[in-house]
Amino acid sequence: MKRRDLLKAGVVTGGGKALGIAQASQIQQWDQSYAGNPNEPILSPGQPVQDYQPVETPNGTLLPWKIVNGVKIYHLVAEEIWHEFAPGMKGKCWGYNGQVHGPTIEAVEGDRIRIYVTNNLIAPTTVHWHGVFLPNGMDGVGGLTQPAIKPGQTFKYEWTVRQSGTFMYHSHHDEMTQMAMGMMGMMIFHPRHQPPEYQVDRDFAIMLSEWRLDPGTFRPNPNEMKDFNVLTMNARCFPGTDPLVAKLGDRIRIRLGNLSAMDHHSIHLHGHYFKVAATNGGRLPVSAQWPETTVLVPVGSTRDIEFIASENGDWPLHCHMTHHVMNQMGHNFRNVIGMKKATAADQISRLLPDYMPMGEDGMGEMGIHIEKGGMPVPDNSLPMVGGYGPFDYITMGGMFTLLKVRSDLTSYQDPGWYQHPEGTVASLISTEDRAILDEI
Ligand SMILES: [Cu+2]
Repeated sequence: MKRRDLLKAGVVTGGGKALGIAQASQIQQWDQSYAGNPNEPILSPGQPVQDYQPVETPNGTLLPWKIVNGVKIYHLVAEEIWHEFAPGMKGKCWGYNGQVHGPTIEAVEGDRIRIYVTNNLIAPTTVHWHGVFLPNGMDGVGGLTQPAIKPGQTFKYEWTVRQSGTFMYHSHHDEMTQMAMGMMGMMIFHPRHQPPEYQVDRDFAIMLSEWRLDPGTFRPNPNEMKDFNVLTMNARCFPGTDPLVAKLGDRIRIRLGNLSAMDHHSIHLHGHYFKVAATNGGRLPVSAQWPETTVLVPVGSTRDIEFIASENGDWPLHCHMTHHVMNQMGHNFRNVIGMKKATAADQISRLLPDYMPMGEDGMGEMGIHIEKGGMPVPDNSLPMVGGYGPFDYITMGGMFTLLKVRSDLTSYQDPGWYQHPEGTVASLISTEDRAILDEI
């Protein structure tokens, strides 16, 4: 029975009178027709990488796997790791397999997968597979579906992948602490039968998260509830984020997941529009995909956006909440916009010895000042703004990266800054322009 027929019959929408077992089996049929057949044999060794475009995790890696007796075997090791958020700032975080966040897990719908989880932390933990269909006892909820994995123990999770899409994994034991320390990663299941619109040239995965790490300290503070000061894409903040590189005309998918503690993120792409093509619940039918330039990714959710790289250049991809594109030290300053700094700073610092002026024109000036060594900052801290660009200082940090589109790429390595064709850069006006301005 096709999904369409089921919809017509009303059983999926609840319009039919069938309930209980009958309805459950019909819904299962619907899942199968929508997502492929989970009873198909899994792919043989060496075959899987051929039939999908592997996902790329900027600043991250893919978790390797091996097939043993027809099962894809993975191994996650939870451990404490020194992690660099951006050049100049590190944290003592918790992650998996030597990195924060954990490596991206990739499989194909229909695969039988087994994930060994070894706990090398000082605390008990579990791993929850977020958005994934699996037997209840594999859900990874400490205390509810399994005992927590004690330090030194290894647990085994195993199920058959019955769906495709973008998912996540994260600690589900003492989540507030363990997720604030970095214990999460992306999980991608490719469809076995790929509709033409699924095919892309570049497939990226980006996990959005947030941290509280006070300047001069190195332990993320899990007790923070509101004032997060390190906003990250794949656990890096700009200028530490690797760019997404694409050829002009490439079809691109970006899978965004958000496991921040308390904030949603509105991710905006410059120079293009994209289609919101999938959520954590699977792909949207083509007719339901909508064009956008900004997509809100709620906490605990994923959104896949798809588009064609249609214009050469260095295009920002960033959270549009302005405090989410600031680095660590940009959040709690007193407002002195418009004040004459030279006299005011001296007067204020008599009252507040640790006072650092924000700059009478705003924060951009401060970033440059700090970069040039003009103002001391605590050890292990990031200036409030970004980093040097090809023209000037880029006054954005945090949850910010670049999509670099080029027509002349020979590899997907960072091609450097965009070389603009003559006459295509905003510039200071000429005397001719001045004359036009005077006339209008
Ligand atoms: Cu944000």
